[in-house]
Amino acid sequence: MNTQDYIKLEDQYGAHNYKPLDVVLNKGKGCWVTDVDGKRYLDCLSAYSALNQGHCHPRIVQASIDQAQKIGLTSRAFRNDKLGLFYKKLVDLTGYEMALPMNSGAEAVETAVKIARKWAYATKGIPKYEAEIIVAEGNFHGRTTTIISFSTEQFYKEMFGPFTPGFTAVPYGDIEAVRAAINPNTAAVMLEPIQGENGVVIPPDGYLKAVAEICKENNVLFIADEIQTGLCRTGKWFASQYEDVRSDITIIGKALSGGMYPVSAVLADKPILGLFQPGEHGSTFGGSPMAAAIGIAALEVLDEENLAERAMELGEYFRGELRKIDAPVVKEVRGRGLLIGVELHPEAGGARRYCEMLQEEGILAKETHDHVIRFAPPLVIEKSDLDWALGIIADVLKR
Ligand code: IF1
Repeated sequence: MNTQDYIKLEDQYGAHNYKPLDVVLNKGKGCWVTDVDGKRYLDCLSAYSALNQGHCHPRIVQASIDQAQKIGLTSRAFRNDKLGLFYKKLVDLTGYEMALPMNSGAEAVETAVKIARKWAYATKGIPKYEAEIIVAEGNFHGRTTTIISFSTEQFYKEMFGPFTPGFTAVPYGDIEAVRAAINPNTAAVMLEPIQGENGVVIPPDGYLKAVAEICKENNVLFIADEIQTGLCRTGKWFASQYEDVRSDITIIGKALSGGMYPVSAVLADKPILGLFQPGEHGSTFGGSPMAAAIGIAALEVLDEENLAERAMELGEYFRGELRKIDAPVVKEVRGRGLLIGVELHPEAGGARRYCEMLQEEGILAKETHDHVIRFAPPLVIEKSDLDWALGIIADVLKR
């Protein structure tokens, strides 16, 4: 079978909820992937930051194999010998008192919404079912019916109502808008520290800190969705740390498994996460021995290979070099660590075209919104690979 055969097969039998680039991958190692025709590409997407540790990191692969040969799934009806160790690793590395494991990012967001609501009724004393959660315009938190209910992107929700009530959206980056939206029924404010899907949007300096303070003053929980920004991607364990913010609830996913399995988690202290009673929440696969063993290995790699520092250093270098490219189509280069957006002027005719040209030259990147090329390579990338990519990016942007 060749590339076209694989594409035809997918298109014939699969739902068409994606329109991927026409590249069919079958191998990955570090920051390099190979397609079915044997062509090599530098991966500058990292599965939307799920591959911070790189493709098929040997330690994570080994942990997967070892665990698969022992026991894969127990369900949470019984205990397993890996979950406690996974909790301990999470708590030691993040400084939260407790963790709750789920699978996808969206499930972890749903979990955070549920626990924030329970906290609102059980602890804060908001009248039952009147709790409100403030979110930001331009947010992306996942695809479930509740989560799309508070999306402000019509395309993600238009045909999928009725919607879950209890959410208010305010402009991202506007401190006073958050203050004005808070009322006695406000349970939480939930934000992405950098809006990834919205085009790598970095809020104004001081925004996260101010929002966290407003939350504290008003007895409102601050929830950080660090699913894309967390786990070293932006040069720190969490992007909230750029403003010394420790959110009341932190949501992580993606790189928590290094891409080998879906693993997500909600992190918080006991007065919040301790509110769940047995039976109130759960998941068949969440916290399985597979998930826990892989999660432990993924966290060890991030920690022991100092991937936060690496992302910080290489990110600064990469952004600096990107800014030196003298191409009239480029409007702005922005980002933190190795989460980088190159915004093009509208006259450039859209970022997708440039991503297709990059693909031709052996670099896989994905546009976000119409005019932003996102560069988010695995954090294990070598400087020499970045230099190779920079030459091609410069060439493509100047076309
Ligand atoms: C897709 C975007 C990225 C996320 C944040 C929760 C989730 C995500 C901040 C949900 C997921 C993904 C999902 C993926 C595309 C992608 C994405 F372009 F859509 F926005 F990364 F930039 N919070 N983001 O970024 O996590 O349930 O998917 O595990 O194809 O939908 P999930």
